[in-house]
Amino acid sequence: RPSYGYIVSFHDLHPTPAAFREEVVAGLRRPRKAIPAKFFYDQRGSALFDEICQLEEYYLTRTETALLENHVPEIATLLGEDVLLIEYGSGNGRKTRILLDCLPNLAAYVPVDISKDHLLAAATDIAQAYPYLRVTPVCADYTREMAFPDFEEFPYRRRVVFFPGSTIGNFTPDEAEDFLRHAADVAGPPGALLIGVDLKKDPTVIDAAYNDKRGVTAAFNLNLLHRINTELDADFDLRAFEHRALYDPVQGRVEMHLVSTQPQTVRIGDEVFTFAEGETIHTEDSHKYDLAAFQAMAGRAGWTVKRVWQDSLQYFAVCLFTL
Ligand code: AVI
Repeated sequence: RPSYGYIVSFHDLHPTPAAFREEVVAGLRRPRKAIPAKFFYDQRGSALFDEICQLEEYYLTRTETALLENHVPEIATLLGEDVLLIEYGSGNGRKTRILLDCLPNLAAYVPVDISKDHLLAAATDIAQAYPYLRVTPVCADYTREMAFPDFEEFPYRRRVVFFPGSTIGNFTPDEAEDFLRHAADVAGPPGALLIGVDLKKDPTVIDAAYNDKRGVTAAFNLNLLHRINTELDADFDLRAFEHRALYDPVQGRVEMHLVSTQPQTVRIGDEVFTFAEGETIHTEDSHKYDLAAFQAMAGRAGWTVKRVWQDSLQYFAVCLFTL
């Protein structure tokens, strides 16, 4: 059995700075200003998100982690041997390790993330901790059409897509269904999808998770403007914007905004944008699902429910789907 201990291959499909600029400018030109949530995750944004995951109020991470820990033997049995494990939005890889510790004879681990430095650091850690594992990261914006590498150079029996964290909730329901279809294409029969989804619940619990007392979520939201300032030569005044997150139980989603606290103009390169007092930039939606509706959506995308694990409060679900 070969021993690696390093990243075996790296596929860099990272979006260019020009693509970042184009999407930000287009979003701020809209009548209701918006910037896609995927741009939160520069090095500092990824670190702040890791901090959010440890907050008392942010029940998502600890609930999902406990579900994975409690049920990993069963998950491992259902997935079987020689799996090519593809993880989207892999972040720091902490949940991955729960699977890696239990999946027998994994063929390879393919973390896919938009945040290049964070991805390479996490992939290197995993490669060192699991020296017999082929680790082949892919840096890509998976919210866009992407040609997934075929990985035909080594044998495997089935592809399993792992999409934890309820990151699916950051897509609109239409985008989420498209993503599930994309995942079905990437996995192909006899593939599987192991996905975490945050469920509808008492609005006060959800509101607290996105308005933590220490202000980490506010810093995460505002970091987007800091990132635009440094990477796109802009002059956002971070003291003139504030964090707002509110759960709408009818739509079933948290809407996150940056609110302009005064009338102001902001320059990005040589383009100027005007803000009225109280005007917002919509930075994220975080959809909460009804489990039956989520399963129906996965069904439309070609997936069959194999097994669902839920915590006792029914805050969160980890679903295993097959093709
Ligand atoms: C990554 N994603 C699932 C997080 C969420 O809960 O929607 C991002 C986040 N936004 C604010 N807090 C955490």
